[in-house]
Amino acid sequence: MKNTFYVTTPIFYANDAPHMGHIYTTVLADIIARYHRMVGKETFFLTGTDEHGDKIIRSATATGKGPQAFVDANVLKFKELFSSLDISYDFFIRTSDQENHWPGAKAVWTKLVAAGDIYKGTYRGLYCVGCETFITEKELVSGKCPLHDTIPERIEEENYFFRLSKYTNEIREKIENGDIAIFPQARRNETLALLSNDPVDVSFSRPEGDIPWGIPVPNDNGQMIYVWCDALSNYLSALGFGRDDHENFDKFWPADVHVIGKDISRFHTVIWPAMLLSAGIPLPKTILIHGFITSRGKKMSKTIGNVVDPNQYIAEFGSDSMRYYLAREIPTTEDGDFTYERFVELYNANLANGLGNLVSRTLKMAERYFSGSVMKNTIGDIPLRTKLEKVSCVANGEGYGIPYVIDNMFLPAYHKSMESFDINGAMDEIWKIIRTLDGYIADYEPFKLIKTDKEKTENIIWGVLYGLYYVSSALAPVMPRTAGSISGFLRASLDKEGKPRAFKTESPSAPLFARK
Ligand code: ME8
Repeated sequence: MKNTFYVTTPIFYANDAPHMGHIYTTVLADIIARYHRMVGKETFFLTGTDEHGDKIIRSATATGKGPQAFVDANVLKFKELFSSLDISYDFFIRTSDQENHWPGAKAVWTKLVAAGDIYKGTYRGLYCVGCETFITEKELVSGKCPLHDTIPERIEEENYFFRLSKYTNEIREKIENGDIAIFPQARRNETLALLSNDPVDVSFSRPEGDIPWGIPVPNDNGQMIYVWCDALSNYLSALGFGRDDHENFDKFWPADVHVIGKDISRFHTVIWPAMLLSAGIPLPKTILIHGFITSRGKKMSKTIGNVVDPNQYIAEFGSDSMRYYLAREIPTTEDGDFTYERFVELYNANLANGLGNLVSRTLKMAERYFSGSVMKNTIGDIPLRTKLEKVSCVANGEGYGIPYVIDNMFLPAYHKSMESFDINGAMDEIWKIIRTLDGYIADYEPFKLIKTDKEKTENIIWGVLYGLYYVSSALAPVMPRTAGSISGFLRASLDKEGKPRAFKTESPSAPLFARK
């Protein structure tokens, strides 16, 4: 079995500071990356910025800066925000990086030429700068691009075209036979429909005179490689494709999953596979397409005035709470709403009152009754395990079969969800355990039992601590700080199989999540 894992985000336009949508994708990809590292896979997590094209030049010009200085300043904002959200990327690719990106982008171009799939032609039609893409009359709504609500520009220019039409049947077959998995199913069907509409060849370069900021076409300095051809190659260039140091490419390609938003589905499910087929490079295994974050039911936009500033939430609630909200509340593959009210509601119910309260009262009991030193004793059978089995948190019979770092008898449904990129589902599994542990305390009332039966009480507290140990392990990909804090409070010593044998707990000086 391949023991490496390669996950990517789109590369984001560096024409502004990052917003909630960028963070959403990146947090999802980070959870996936952290999960696969946790289960022992050598993981490469790539993110980065898309820095060429019309949109960037125009924004740079508007601020009076040169394009390089302009993107440099925005890239810093991305990196700062990613760092405050604990995004554990292994590499940050920038398309203006002539050393790391350009050789790969040019090598892809050269391969497309060698396959006979690049030819010169004249493009007459419409261009949406917001999308950095050519758009047809059919796609317009009231004469405007439906995504950007702007009137596209009419252009006529000589371009190089990519023979996309040559590959559409092959891509359809690969999707149908599962060589490329597209999640969710509805997006897969959408792609298949798109492919049967006979896609036309696409323009793959723009005249240098119009777009002077980009990668020159090899052997033709009068043309610049089109932003999307440039951008998509980042997934290869970041691994060293086209350079001498291509060990990462040899090790990690094909990508296990490209995480993207629904706005750029066609580029990733049709154009990107066609480019790879033409270049003779294996196809990515999965494309995970998520929906849009909305605010009060509307797409976030500066003009509507419903844009959410992630920094404000991180400052007020902490980065883990933000990660929690995105992972739990936004349906992974559909649109989801982001509002302050809902954020506070969920924070109080599930973090402050749910997880935080369970951790703090269990630790208090451990400290008060047992001076923090809790071990399982042989007295009495306290049926926590049966309780967990009932809510399918523990596998019946055999283990889950994969050598997980965390107890493989625990959380089979959690692993299943994580492996199929159902982050919401995985979170539900963790909260099932939290609720079960809460119920266990409510049923056995250790705070009363301690007066009559200390040994039985110890087994109950031991059971909750044991459950919390696995909760913290399972939470680690989503809420790395919280997971670290909980395991620091539990101070478990492990047996030879890596399962908790005893706890020597320490109480937190402040609540994990202060109520708001
Ligand atoms: O399209 N909700 O860059 P981009 C959720 N450079 N996700 C959102 C979102 C929202 N409201 N808005 C944006 C580009 N996103 C190209 C990509 S890849 C080879 C080149 C996220 O800055 C989502 O992942 O417009 C979407 O696909 C991406 O940001 C678009 O980012």
